[in-house]
Amino acid sequence: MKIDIFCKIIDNYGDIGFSWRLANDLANNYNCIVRLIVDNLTTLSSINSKINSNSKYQIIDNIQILDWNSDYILEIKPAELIIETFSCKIPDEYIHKIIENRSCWINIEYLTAESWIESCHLLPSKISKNSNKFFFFPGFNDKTGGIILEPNLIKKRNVFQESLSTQMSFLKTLGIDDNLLKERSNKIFCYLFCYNTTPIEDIIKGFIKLNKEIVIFANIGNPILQFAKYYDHTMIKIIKIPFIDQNDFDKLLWSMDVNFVRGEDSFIRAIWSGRPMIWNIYKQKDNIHINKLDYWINIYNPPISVKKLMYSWNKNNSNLLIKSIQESFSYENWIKWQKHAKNWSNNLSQQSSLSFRLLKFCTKHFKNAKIL
Ligand code: TRH
Repeated sequence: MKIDIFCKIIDNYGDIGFSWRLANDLANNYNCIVRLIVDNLTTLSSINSKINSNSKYQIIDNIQILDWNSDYILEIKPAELIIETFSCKIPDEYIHKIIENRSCWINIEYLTAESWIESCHLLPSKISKNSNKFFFFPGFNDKTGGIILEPNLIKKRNVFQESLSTQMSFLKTLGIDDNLLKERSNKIFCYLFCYNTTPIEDIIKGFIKLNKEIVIFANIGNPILQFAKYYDHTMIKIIKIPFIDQNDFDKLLWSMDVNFVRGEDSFIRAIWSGRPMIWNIYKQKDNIHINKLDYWINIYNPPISVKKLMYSWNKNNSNLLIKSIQESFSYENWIKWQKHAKNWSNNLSQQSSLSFRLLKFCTKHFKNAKIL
């Protein structure tokens, strides 16, 4: 199937992170011919270093990449399936061609665990007499659009996690010192990717109280790095790592004992890692993100101390954060949390993936319209 994916980058890496991952999955696991039309190639180049940010047209990893800002996109014939990500507003000239071409047009919304999406998933909105745009809601159950899960990802994860030497070789490619990797099994490796609004210093204070050897890995630019020199003692180490390509991002999460992640895509990938994780949800107006967080925590249902940790991290509650770190990493809770993370990930992976559901819907749509 030929597919055009439109992506506008609002902020951070989430919009392109999702679009690139989807493009990759459809092109490389489902044999689709994928064009990604994106308005900010520089941000795309942060998650894939092969991208040339000055090129109007390039093919990388089997995906055709078009610069939204060039006239080029107005000259091309629309694909069979048009994916608009997060209501990014496809140009009018292109919309006329979509209608003429009778393409299947789908807008993919942000992921949420809220139950209202079940009744809205795949609802059409009339565009012209004979054409509709459909709303596709990613989610955590069969009544929604699901989540991207590449075929064999869980198998690959398991193989990677079974081999300590493979993990060590990978971490070395990030410039991590051999001395730090020594006696890996006595240390807790923690990856941290969060927003500036979290009580960052308190997490260090909480970890110090644990009296365990903890190594925190954070990408260049993460605000925790400013504390590295103050907290460089035998038990806590804060290590700067580069921003890495999305293709390697899973391996980073798979190598850790616990992942603090944010937004949408890194959050999902931390779930697939099968390791304990804490989500820093993207802040929205009027605190509606807290409602979303409630829904998610409700379905994830981790040990109670982890719930407290997740809330205090997102609600900037220092005292509760420090206390819930003590509780979550106590021997008993830590074992429970590890089991929970693995089981939840494995159970969720039994569902069909977002790409599969998308293509299934689109094929059915064409059959009904007698186009295929
Ligand atoms: O960057 P994010 O915070 O993205 C967002 C955006 O703010 C978006 O507008 C908002 O709506 C959304 O969150 C909910 O977090 P996210 O979604 O985890 O995206 C990060 C992407 O960057 C993800 O695809 C992983 C990738 N990445 C790398 O490839 N290498 C890295 O080193 C890091 C840290 C991330």
